[in-house]
Amino acid sequence: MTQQITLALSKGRIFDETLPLLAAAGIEVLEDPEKSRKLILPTSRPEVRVVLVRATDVPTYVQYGGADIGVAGKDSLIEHGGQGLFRPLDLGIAKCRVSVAVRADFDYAQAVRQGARLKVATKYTSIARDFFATKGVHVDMIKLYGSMELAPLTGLADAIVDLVSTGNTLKANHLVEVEQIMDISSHLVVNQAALKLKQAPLKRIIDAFASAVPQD
Ligand code: PRT
Ligand code: MG
Repeated sequence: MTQQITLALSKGRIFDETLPLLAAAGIEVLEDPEKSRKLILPTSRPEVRVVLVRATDVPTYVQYGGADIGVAGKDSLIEHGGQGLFRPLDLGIAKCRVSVAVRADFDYAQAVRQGARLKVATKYTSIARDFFATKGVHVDMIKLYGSMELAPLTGLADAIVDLVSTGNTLKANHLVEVEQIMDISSHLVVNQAALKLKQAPLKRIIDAFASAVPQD
């Protein structure tokens, strides 16, 4: 019996940058997610299908077996916590960093002196909490789900913790990057039970991805 493999991807940069790795595994996605409204896409291999989920939901789908395998940003993995996930491979794709940014006229150095309080708006509350705890800075955390850049501009927060790649979005909103917290790339994640039950087909995909990932 052929074992079905479900791969969870998010639309956009992760989907686009995973395509060459899939090609190396001999898997071609047969529909363009930007043109189709389908959430389940067939591939050139009848036993492999792709499910499209929000980037932050990929770890959850794989954890509970809604997908056997997936590609998720390290940011999403840290916020999720990683329970039930095997993380065999850093794919080196969708690279960016998590940074602290403030308004250009805000005195960040003064604001983070020991014992101070800082109002931080972010989607990445776990990463932000750990980072400021290590620095000994008390934070009032404001959870947001998008458009973090707006928070310092409207007085909602003193600082944001967000993903930065070119820095153009910060610049366009008169924000400056004051600290880099960590580098981010996307990782392959596998459901721990599936890894045992579907070992052979999953290992083929993991190995093919591993040989296609550029080594640095
Ligand atoms: O967009 P949506 O709300 O649906 O979800 P998402 O933002 O979680 O997903 P998506 O597809 O945008 O990002 C998926 C993953 O790509 C993230 O989890 C990261 O691991 C990775 N990635 C790499 C990025 C970026 N680069 C990036 N630049 N994710 C988001 N951005 C954002 C950044 O926050 C900024 O607002 O893109 C904007 C532009 O960045 P600059 O610095 O190039 O201007
Ligand atoms: Mg986005």
